[in-house]
Amino acid sequence: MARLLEHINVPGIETFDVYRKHGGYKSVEKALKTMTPDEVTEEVKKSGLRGRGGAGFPAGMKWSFLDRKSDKPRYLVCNADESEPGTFKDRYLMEKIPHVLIEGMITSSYALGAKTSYIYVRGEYMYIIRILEKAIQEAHANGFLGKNILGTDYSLELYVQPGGGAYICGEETALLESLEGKRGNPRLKPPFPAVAGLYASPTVVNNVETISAVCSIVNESGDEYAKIGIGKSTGTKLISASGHINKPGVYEIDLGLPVEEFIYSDKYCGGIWKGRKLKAVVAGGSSVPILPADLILKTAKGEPRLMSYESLSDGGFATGTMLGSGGFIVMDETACIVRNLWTFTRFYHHESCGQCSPCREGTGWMEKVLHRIEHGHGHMEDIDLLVDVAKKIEGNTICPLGDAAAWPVASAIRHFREEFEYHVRYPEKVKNPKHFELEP
Ligand code: L3W
Ligand code: SF4
Repeated sequence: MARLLEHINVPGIETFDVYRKHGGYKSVEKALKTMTPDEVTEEVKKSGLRGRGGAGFPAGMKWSFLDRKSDKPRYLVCNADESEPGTFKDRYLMEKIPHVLIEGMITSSYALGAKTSYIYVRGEYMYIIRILEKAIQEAHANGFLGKNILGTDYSLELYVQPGGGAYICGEETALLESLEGKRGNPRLKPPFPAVAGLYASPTVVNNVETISAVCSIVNESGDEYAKIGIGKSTGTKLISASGHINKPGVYEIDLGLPVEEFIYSDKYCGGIWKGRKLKAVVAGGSSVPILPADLILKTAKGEPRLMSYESLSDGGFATGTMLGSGGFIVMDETACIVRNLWTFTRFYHHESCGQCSPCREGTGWMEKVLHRIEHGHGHMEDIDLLVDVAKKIEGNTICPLGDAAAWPVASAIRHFREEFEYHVRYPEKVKNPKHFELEP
């Protein structure tokens, strides 16, 4: 059942008054007036909520790592630097129901003991920044932000910060550097932000969707929330569905939904467009392994693949992938895997911050090699060279961008090697720009 998008079609839901009429800001009232900060954290722990930005780290556990003994101020920072290719669910949520994020920020900041919190929004989402600023003004005017919220002794100021215009600023420590006014270079971890984050103070960085989910958790209890979903994948998840499907868009699913139902049911993607066959899916934004049709619908054990953290990664990267950010990119039988991969790799090369040699150089080499294979100038040895470079990047970099660039390359060659060989064998055919058909 929809939690985040329940009132998405209510006219005026982006305004404070309409949002409030539909139950908005109840979690703030409940938390501030009837619960201690630790009790709110306990509910989030019980809910089993996992980080919705990509890593799926348990949110309650992250909150409990926050150094509460430190005499420095504590911060909550919302990561709204949504830049993962194929991912547009945070933008949708902030545009349509901005107050759910503001409400989640207030309730979560209270739980963490933060008196100042930030929403770091992707710089290109300028119109979203204006929407959030208006929502913050409305919350202020109605006593939900500022000094002594709702007459309690809790006070909070909330600021929106435009992002630095680089994908890497979505990596949590690069985001903190950028928020401090510096170049967005990732930091080495540990220390994790929970111990030394913004201005070296204890900081929780959570994704937009994670923070917004806290409203339902506090309203209905962590135990109730944990009843939705399957196993350790509790709750609902926003999925950005794109590519060769009949109904691209943002869907809120109960975790555990079969992938087949998600792709083919009219309630969600509505099947593959133009009556074509499914070829491959990138399930969690471009940073995760790509899977061919048979493996995205069923696991290697022959069980139906589910939209959950565990099922999508079943079998590891040999036969599985990751839920990641929920950027679900569907490719039909006409898609060229080599061209797609070259596009992804070009992106990572462009976005690498350059601190680590394996990432800085490796993404560049992979891009060059993929460019020549795609354009009919490749050699057979290039295919194993790509695998070798990807292996040398994986696990050898400061931040996950290196892995994110390596995994799609390794998985595409594992599952679609014959397509790479075809490109090398028949250069004249692939030189024809129509050998792929990505556009309608
Ligand atoms: C305290 C410990 N905190 C872990 C915290 C850590 C972070 C969270 C997860 O990468 C992934 C990446 C992309 N004490 C802790 C601790 N933490 N151990 O838990 O940490 P980590 O390192 O597993 O992941 P990450 O750095 O958050 C994110 C993938 O997401 N991805 C990217 C999506 C990008 C977007 C976007 O643009 N919005 O969604 C997609 O799949 O590849 O693997 O907070 O501090 N001992
Ligand atoms: Fe920068 Fe890439 Fe190293 Fe991340 S992995 S710190 S993006 S060079």
